[in-house]
Amino acid sequence: MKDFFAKYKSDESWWIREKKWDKSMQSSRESQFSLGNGYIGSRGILEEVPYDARAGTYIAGLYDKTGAQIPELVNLPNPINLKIIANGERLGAGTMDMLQYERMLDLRHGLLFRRTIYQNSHKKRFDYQSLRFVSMRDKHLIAMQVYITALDEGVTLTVESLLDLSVTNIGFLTEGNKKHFRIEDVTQLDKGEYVGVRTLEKDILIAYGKSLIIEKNSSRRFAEGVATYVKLKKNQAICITNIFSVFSSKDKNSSKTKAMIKGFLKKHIRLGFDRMVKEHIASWGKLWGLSDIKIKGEPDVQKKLRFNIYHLLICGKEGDGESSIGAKTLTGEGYRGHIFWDADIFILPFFIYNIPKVAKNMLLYRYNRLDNARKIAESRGYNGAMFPWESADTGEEVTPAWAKNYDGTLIQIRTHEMEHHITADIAYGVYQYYVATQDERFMLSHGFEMIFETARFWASRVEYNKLLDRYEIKHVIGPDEFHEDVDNNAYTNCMARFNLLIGYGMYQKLKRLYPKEFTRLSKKINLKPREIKEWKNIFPKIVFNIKDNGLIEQFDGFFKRKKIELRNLKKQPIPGIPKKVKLQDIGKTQLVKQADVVMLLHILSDNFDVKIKRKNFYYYLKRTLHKSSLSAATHAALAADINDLDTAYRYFSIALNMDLNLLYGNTNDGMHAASLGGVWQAVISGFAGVKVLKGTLSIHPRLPEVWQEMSFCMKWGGYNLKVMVTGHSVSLSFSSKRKKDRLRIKVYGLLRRIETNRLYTFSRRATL
Ligand code: IFM
Repeated sequence: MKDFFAKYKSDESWWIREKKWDKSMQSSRESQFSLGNGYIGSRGILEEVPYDARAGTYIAGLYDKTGAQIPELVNLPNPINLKIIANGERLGAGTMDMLQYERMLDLRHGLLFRRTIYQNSHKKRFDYQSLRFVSMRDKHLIAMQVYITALDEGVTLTVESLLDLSVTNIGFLTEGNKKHFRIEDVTQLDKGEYVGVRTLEKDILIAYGKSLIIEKNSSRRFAEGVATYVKLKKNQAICITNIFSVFSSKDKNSSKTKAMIKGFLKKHIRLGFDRMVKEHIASWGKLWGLSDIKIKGEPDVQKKLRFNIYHLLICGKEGDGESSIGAKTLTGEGYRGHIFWDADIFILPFFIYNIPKVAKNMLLYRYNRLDNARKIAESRGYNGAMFPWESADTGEEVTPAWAKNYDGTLIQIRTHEMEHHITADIAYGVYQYYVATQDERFMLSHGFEMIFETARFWASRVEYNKLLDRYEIKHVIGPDEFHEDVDNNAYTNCMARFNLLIGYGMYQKLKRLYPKEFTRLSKKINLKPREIKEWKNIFPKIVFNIKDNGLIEQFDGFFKRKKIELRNLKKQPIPGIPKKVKLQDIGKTQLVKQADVVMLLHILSDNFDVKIKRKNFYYYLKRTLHKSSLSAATHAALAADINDLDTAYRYFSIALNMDLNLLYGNTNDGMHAASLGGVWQAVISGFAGVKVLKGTLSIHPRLPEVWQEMSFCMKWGGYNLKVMVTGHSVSLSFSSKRKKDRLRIKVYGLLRRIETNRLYTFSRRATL
């Protein structure tokens, strides 16, 4: 049987395949096979939509709430909804037998393929082949094509493709299903249909255009009305092409939507499916050119790594900060689509070094909500800006009051009251972006202000202990959320210190280099030199509990909590909660939910020597349950940093397989965004040893033995640096039109100067 879509497929090494339809995997597969382009996310349901499929169509930044509930990413009408009836029987999983089945996500081309041989109750077979994509070329376009061939006898087909307006959000906890939109307008167009819906709370218009084209032999017609009837002879194929456009009134230039949609459909009908696919593939080609990591030695790891990167690429969006990336990207409704520190600490670095415009958009998202962060600070009695723990569209605090604990019981959530490190995490993100991109314009228009306002917050958040002449930060939750309401959490304190330190440094810089801007900004936010003096006073005196033996105490009194050490970690790297520990008592023990001190040593790497990193890594590893998906990749990165490659590889594998092998059991709610970014960090910052040490880019690879070679590009100071590492060498090159351009890079600990348009290879032996 002919493969109608063969010409669009890349080589097999880029394919994620599902070879059997397994109902129990349905909703997890829908997350894994999601398509997207940063603007739209579309879950990978079967086009025939089994009755219990979890269709999901989301627009980045489009949230709504009903009544007093918490805003959530709206699940919009589902365009992927094809109903094919063959001689009275419906094609679909559960309605016909599947004699053959394959679904394939082509990571390189961003295409989702399906091939199924259906058999009806009279043992008559139908070949079903489909291809669909969410265009990377045109953010408002979704398209799909389906070929159906009657294999055994002639048949009459009924083809229906209706926008499914019955879609709801699944609703967490006890809330139940929720519908967030009402239908406003359904209009038949010349060659398609227009459907407009509006969200209930904010009255945001989401406008769809849809064209359905049916081709048989050389005849072609546009479907009108609900159903189209087609007669097929034996071995004859019908081709169904669906073109959708999706716009919202939140988009720029969004007036006259209906006319715009008409024009959009017309243009794409004229363009044709083939051109649309090819343009989409070309756009994906550019993205991979910026972000691919090539690994020689482990094809399976290579593919899985690309799967993780693919999922980062489909949620990244350039723009003016209307949206950022939620904890489950645009692939599901977990955490209601809210934005956490996952975005600024875990995901942002991938975009900083690959597609800085997306990173900028993520930072602008925070900047645009600075006023609300100021209000939050004020309402709590602090100065400056305090960012919410969970954020949606407005930047107000949207953390729910309740959530499910690991045993299914409901627990009260206190993160929004106490998990304050997010404010420093955001400042850290701004600073990382600046160091890597040298984007002074961004800093002048947004970045300095963010850093100053967050530093200001910490200056008011710390408490001076006169007796001990030190500053303390009390009543917090660190990244380890098992321990609530603790004092002087090492991660929080160090990040606060970092925030104040860069606040101080950036203030001096702005004053020196941009006096005009300095005056403008100082006036705008009423920043006084005495405040800066105060910051300088505070940061060296913020408590940091480190013992003589180098052990960092996670918070005051942590060492006095009940000691429990986990065993058998090589065999069971993600241990279960020990039986003797009751869930409600876990905070009384030294058991840690996720990387906390380890997180600190990873992200402020150049502040700690390797001895301290080792000491703390092994100490906390024995106490960490990795109950959060953020933990494994961080452990991998730090383990590689301290040259424990076995442990690094073990935790890297967990993060790498997290969603592909459903290791955390909740991939059905969407992909684990932080882990996707963490995987990238484990590879680049961990194995390739790429770090920024006191402002200088440094490369000191420690590759797993089985990896013979790894190559990638990264953006640094506006240049595109090409890096190739092996077990014993680092090769570097970059090109620039200006022949005299040079870069200073530390390789294996030695400072090197490299010139443009030349290839340098530094060998490990020569420099050790
Ligand atoms: O941000 C995380 C947090 O650190 C642990 N719980 C889940 C959140 C969202 O991923």
